[in-house]
Amino acid sequence: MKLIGSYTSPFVRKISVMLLEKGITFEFINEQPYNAINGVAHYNPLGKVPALITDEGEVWFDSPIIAQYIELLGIAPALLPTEPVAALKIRQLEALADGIMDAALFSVRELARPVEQQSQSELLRQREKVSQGLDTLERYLQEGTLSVETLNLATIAIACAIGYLNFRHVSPGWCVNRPLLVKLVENLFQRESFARTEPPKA
Ligand SMILES: N[C@@H](CCC(=O)N[C@@H](CS)C(=O)NCC(=O)O)C(=O)O
Repeated sequence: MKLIGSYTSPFVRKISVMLLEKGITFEFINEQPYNAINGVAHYNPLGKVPALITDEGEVWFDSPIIAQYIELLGIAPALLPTEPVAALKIRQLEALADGIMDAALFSVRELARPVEQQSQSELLRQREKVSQGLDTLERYLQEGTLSVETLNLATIAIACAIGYLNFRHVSPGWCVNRPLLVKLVENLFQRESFARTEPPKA
């Protein structure tokens, strides 16, 4: 199996963590989707990472579809419940975490533009999405919809989203008044799968 990705993408990290947790061996093909010349569109017409190529040469994108494919392989540990509606609820939490990644990524891209071209109102809108998404996740943890001890697709995606906020210094105060999210990421960041997929420092 080959994973097309970059070491800084939280979406790619989500898939790498899943593969590592399940002990599935894979080759990592490092591609930079934002470089003028890159090979990503060869696998995903949208030019985005991650993309997964199976040993049979089948190509899967984007990350929720890849996650579903990996889960369909039936390799332990299961990262989704078998009951379909319960699984859909976890997928919805994954979508929420992915949305936080999208908003954070948008902010990072916007801030990389010349200052005079940056839209402060758009930056504010995206920051609101991050903040509301995190508040909702904290509430789910309080209500018991999610647990800080659980390893599943939702908690993996949440930890990857927060790892990206930390890495790019987006919403640096995210941990204030969100003690359960802090606990959740403390637990997950101790795992080997997260240690091995930490984004590069420089
Ligand atoms: N919804 C996609 C989002 C993937 C995504 O936005 N990846 C970024 C890297 S973090 C990318 O490849 N961007 C390239 C581009 O937008 O051209 C997924 O879940 O796979």
